Amino acid sequence: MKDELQRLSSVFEADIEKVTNLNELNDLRVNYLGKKSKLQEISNMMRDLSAEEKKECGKLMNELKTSIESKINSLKEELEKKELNSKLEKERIDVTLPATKINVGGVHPITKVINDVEELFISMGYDVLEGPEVEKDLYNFEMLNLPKGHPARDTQDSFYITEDTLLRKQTSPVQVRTMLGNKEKTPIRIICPGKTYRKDNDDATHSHEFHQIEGLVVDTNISMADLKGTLEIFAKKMFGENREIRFRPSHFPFTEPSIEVDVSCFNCGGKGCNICKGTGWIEILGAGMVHPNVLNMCGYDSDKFTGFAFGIGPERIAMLKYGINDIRNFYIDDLRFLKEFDKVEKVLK
Ligand code: 2NL
Repeated sequence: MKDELQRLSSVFEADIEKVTNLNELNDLRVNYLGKKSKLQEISNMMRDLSAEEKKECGKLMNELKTSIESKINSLKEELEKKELNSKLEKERIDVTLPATKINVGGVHPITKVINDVEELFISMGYDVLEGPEVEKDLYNFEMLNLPKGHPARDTQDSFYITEDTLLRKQTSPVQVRTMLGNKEKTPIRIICPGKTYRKDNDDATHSHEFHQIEGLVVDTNISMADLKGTLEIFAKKMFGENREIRFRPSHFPFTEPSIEVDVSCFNCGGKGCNICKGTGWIEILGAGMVHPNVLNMCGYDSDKFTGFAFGIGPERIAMLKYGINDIRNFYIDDLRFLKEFDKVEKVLK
């Protein structure tokens, strides 16, 4: 039996030499220490031995068992370490490799202007509201003091959907809806940005689709001075701190009085240059005091309430500010044009 143990020991030494991975090592463990192992077989045979022999063999067997266990355990540790290392080696990432380029889009110049204007007016306590692009002529015309038969309602100038619905020509229907919807007739301070449409033959300065940001303030004791102060802040924010504005009389059916607003030229500072065509002033928007008819039709008593309104054309602002000379550039989606505005943050002084 001693010989058996001796032989088993040397066969084990030879077998463990051949083990190259954890799976094989596990097989080896089952073979040598499991229930049906050689060692178990020898241990079973020991039952027939004398007490003296049993003691001697038992000791040798335990020694062999402990030695096999410890050899298997230390090889296990070694193999585990090796497998982990090879896994780490395989999964290594070269952080110095150039990254895959991700194309990041930019903000469209019109969106940029709208965002800037929204930010400014939000900072002055205005709400930003949007509304439908397909409108009732009731909201687009009638309520804005443009009764049936008014020349501005000429069907040649608008995209009619049905007899009384059309693609809106301004965003003012949003303001009309807001005034009508405000049942408590509390003061209003809003700007309404969005797409607008008119039948135009597109050229460098005309587009059948364009944008508008209209503003409306309705409260008691609102005066032209409030309008001027507000638009001055707007002009300085968009065209530079040193700008001044001036009002010229104009006419819109929905405001009385109506004005055109000019900003002192951001290129020459007012001396006169090719951008302001020698006048020192550039027209930037139209505005006025809300016509009493509009207030009354929208449920605000014009004896009690006054208000101002203005309409900004983001295309015009962007063309002036970024020196764009053809409005069609905004709509033809030429990436070479749009790319120019990827990171544009133009500061005018
Ligand atoms: C322009 C400039 C303007 C308004 C828009 C407006 C809206 C309401 C009441 C009164 Cl609800 N006015 N909007 C006022 C003045 C000018 O836009 O050049 N428009 C043709």
